[in-house]
Amino acid sequence: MTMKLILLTGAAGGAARMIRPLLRETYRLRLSDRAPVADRHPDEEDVPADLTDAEAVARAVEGVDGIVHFGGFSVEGPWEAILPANIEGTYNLYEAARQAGVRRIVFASSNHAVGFYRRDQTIGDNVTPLPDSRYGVSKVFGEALGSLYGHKYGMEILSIRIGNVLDRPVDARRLAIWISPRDLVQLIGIGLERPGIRHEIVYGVSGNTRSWWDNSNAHRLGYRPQDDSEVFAEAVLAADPGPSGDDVIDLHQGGPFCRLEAGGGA
Ligand code: 15L
Repeated sequence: MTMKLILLTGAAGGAARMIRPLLRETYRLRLSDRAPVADRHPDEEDVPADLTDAEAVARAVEGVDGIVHFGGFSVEGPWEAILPANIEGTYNLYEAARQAGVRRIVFASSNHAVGFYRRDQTIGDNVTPLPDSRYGVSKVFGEALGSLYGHKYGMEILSIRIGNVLDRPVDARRLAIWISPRDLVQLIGIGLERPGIRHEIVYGVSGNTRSWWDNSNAHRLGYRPQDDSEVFAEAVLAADPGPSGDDVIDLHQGGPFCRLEAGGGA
């Protein structure tokens, strides 16, 4: 059986680079970023596109079986950056997919769509969004687009509120929200393959003992995480600088994003 061709936007970014080798085991990949991807594997296609350029985005989606949308601005930033990359760009991508008849999209949403929930709360996929940043607002917008295109146009869309994807968790906050690359790839596979989805929201988190999220919707869809940040907890906590002393940062799930202005990520 021939492998499905999947468009991966934001392909030069850190998260995409971690998951590309794993995705290549199951899919042919068409990479897309603003510039050609420097470390392209010989089996990967590359169709550069600025997400604000609707014609370029239309060329990138042409002929693919599904889309994994990691493109856009990935931390807090000025509205002048978030608006084109994450609002206009995500709209262009959904619209290009609809027009090209591409029915499957996996959207890299973020924990920052709900970052103003407190850490002593356990939240599920159906809570009211509480974005902690302009960036978080743009992720709520992307989820709303997923809902619209799923329900109105019959597309099949999974929005994954990703915590933090890395080989290992890097601080105390990330012990709650960390996801391993292989667990994220498992969720992406569910988004690309599972029949009967209109629009679903799940948390992109490993099976962490310290998780703040009720991920039963992901489990219902078949997710069986293989990793738990707890194996790193002792080392992470020994190296952690401790609370910042600012309750806005320390008590909320979004951490520094709850305070950040246009200056960047964490
Ligand atoms: C995100 O959404 C960012 O893309 C990532 O760089 C991390 O900052 C992550 O959130 C986080 O909350 O740790």
